Amino acid sequence: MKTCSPLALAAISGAAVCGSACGQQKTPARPNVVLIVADDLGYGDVSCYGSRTIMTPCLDSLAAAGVLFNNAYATSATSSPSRYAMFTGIYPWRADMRILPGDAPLMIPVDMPTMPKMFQELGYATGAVGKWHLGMGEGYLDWNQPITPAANTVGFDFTNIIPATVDRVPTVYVENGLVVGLDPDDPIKVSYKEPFPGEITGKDHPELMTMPFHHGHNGTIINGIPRIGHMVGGKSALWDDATMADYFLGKSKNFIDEHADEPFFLYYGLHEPHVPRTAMDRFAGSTEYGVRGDVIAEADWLVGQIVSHLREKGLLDNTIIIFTSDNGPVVQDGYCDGSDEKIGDHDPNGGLRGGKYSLFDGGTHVPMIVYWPDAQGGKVSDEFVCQMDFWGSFAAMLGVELPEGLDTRNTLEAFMGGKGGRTDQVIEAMGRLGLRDGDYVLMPPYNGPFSNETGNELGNLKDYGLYNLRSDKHQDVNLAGSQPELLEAIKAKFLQAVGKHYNPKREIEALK
Ligand code: NG6
Ligand code: CA
Repeated sequence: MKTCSPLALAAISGAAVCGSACGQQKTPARPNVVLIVADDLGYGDVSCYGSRTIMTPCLDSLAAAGVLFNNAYATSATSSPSRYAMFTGIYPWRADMRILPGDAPLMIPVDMPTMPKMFQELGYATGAVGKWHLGMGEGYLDWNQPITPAANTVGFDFTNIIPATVDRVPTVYVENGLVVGLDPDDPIKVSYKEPFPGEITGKDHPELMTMPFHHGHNGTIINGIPRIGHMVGGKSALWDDATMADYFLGKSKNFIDEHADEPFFLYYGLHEPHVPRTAMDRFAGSTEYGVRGDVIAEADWLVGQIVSHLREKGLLDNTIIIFTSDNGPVVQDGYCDGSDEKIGDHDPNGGLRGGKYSLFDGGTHVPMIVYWPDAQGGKVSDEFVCQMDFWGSFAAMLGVELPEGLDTRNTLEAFMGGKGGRTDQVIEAMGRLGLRDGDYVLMPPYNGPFSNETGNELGNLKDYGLYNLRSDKHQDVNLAGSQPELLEAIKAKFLQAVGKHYNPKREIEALK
């Protein structure tokens, strides 16, 4: 097991202690903001959240110097919608956001106000590195030409990203709208409809797979891993799964170096522990919990590296660091990588019900740590906070007026470890909606299977579900029958909040 650099810990704690003890350092007028978003990391996957199996020493250090949130939420139980809400401050179901394919058009219109644009307008340098999954271009892209609109139009001066997920083609890095390392004589073609002549797919050539698929994931084989979708060409531009973590860490450090003398906002989308999981050599076998454990150790180390780098550059006293996950955890998500066999006593959900894809709490209830340079660390907050409120809160911090009509709220005090969190939030899982209201959560009835092909509970109930999350963390007791008045009151709030967006007949599409 790798440990976090004690120096990094000392430096973080030092900054925090001095900030409060000396009473001199105040959050600077325009602090840097580094937003690190893991992919499918669960509430129970982090040792400062109670994991005694997979250990995350660097995240523990960050929490020891910052605020750890017990009640932090993504808006959604999948990636594209969650990230959409973080950047736009708007509930993703208003735009019918779903898991996007790798050739999706850019889902955030170029003229839409966004949080990164706010930072840009204030003179911040803005960068996006790593997992994107919000589309690019206008659809049916020619990957061999400059992509317009590029992800940069969301408000980033610099982008170096993967278009969608690690399991979706095209498996290339895209920097500022250009595929990195592309040979014009070997153009890329991508299709989410049918295979190309001569393409090697997992479906037809299982003998060529080094990581077999369990369900779905039977398209083009790249680096021995069958992906979703079809792709040919672009050989020189293909990413290397086994070094992706170092690649994006390097890009993030470069961005920090280039902007060390001016305020910056960096969004760093980690690809761990999403499938297909490929740990870098030095993390392979580093835990007893299989490759999922190994890539979580890797992600933890990456966070530690960013913190160390900020310290080395003298930026820790001037940088807010947020760490969170885009949605709840999943162990078996379509590849036979041994993660389920090796899960042992590890509980990725940390006692919550459901996980990724689920309307149960584990779908959207995520880890979140916020480090403030001038605050005393080691706080644990039970306030109800949501990722969609980063924008509203930073706008308040920076004295910026928000555009009209956004769903984001100012919960800055709560993010800083005080009171003032949310009291309610619409939650979304694969197009299905529910309402968190105070301690309660309402899960309206939906058609569709109770669990998916690997037993993950999706949260499709035949009739209303009402749970008290404070007294019943695992949602074992449905109060809908015993508390009819409360049910009606929360139902009315829910219907008022979501209006025509509630469609009980909506079945989630089977994942192929
Ligand atoms: C599903 C994929 C899953 C993952 C998910 C998106 C199959 C069978 N499953 O369709 O592996 O890629 O989409 O995950 O293809 S997310 O975290 O980016 O939302
Ligand atoms: Ca995810």
